[in-house]
Amino acid sequence: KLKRKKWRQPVVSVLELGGVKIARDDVVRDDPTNNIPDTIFAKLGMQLHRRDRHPIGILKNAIYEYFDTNYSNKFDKFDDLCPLVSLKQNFDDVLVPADHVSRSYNDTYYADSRTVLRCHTSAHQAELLREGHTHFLVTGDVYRRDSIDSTHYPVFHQMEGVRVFSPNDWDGSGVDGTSVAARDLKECLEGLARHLFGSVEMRWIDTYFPFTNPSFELEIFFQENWLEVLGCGVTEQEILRRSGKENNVAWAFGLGLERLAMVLFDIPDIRLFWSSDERFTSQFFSGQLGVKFKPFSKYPPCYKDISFWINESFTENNFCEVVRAVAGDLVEEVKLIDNFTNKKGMTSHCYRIAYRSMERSLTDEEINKLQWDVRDQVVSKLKVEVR
Ligand code: FA5
Ligand code: MG
Repeated sequence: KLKRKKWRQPVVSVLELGGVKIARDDVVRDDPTNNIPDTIFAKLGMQLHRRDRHPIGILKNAIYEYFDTNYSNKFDKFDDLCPLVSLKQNFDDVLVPADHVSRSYNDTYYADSRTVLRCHTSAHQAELLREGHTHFLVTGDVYRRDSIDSTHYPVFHQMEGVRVFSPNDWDGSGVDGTSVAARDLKECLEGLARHLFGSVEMRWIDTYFPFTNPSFELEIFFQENWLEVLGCGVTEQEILRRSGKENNVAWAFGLGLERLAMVLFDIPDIRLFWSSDERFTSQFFSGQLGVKFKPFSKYPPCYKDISFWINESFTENNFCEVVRAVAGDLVEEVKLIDNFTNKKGMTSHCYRIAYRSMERSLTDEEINKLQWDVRDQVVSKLKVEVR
């Protein structure tokens, strides 16, 4: 069959991020210890959170304003720390166990065996505590291999918040430091939600993080579903002990900025944040939170199914990565719609891929070509047997 030449985004070869020079060849390499595709490298340095007229930047500024007006002691702010971090920063420093799934090549983008694209802004907690900061906000782009749908994207933005308490914050109150911090944390985040949204339906869920205990998630009701917008909790004592603060207590949170911005501006699909279409970008203004996004005419989705016998190394994230590499932002959702194992023990998966552009109508020809390319790539890259 004819091999068509692939159109590639032009990418610069050296970037400077947070004072660190990054060469493309250090981030994208044909090497088993590297799993970062060009499409991800192309997102480095985009810094949506530092653009005052982009929904992510507008939201960041509104959160800054909440903290500045509610705390006499101003939070230190960081928004240009380099996203390329060590395994130690991303995992060890926040007590992520050696066998935790988030460390796998399936979940995280590795530049080499010791360096990753941070998968959360928590990667900077420990070093900032060690440097002596006691209340701070860290905003940045984070990277994850993940499923594909309207609320998940392999690059998104988080804001980390940390606040350290000293014994005189709870001494004599009759309540222990952990309870004081947990109560303050929930009040702070509920206040933030009211500052941003006025009234919304929200609920707290108990959860687990290696770096906090107790741990919570906040969900907001959006587009007929509960949407998880942040994780938080009372910082594990071991993290404070290692930064010379064994007598203190702290809380920490990690906000998903796209998720909050989707609720705030009524943005229906996470891919839109990356759009340079003027019909998107011209709708937002520096400092304006009240704007509701008006979708430009909605183009129809087109669904294509693909079925194959999986092998032992198959993972859904690997499949999604192949689909993204072929279709980029033209893929809206990838969903497992059938899964069975035959008498010989072979397992078949059927995925339904939704193709839709946010900006224009796609032709049948274009979609068929994408689907054929996905079939080719799935066979050559994942070694599965298409049915
Ligand atoms: C974390 O990343 C923790 N580091 C948060 C945290 C910080 C907890 C400090 C405790 C203390 P989680 O993986 O749940 O947690 O992600 C946090 C938020 O990021 C989620 O609530 C969600 O809003 C957002 N998020 C996660 N994955 C994606 C994705 N693929 N696309 C867009 N947003 C995402
Ligand atoms: Mg979560």
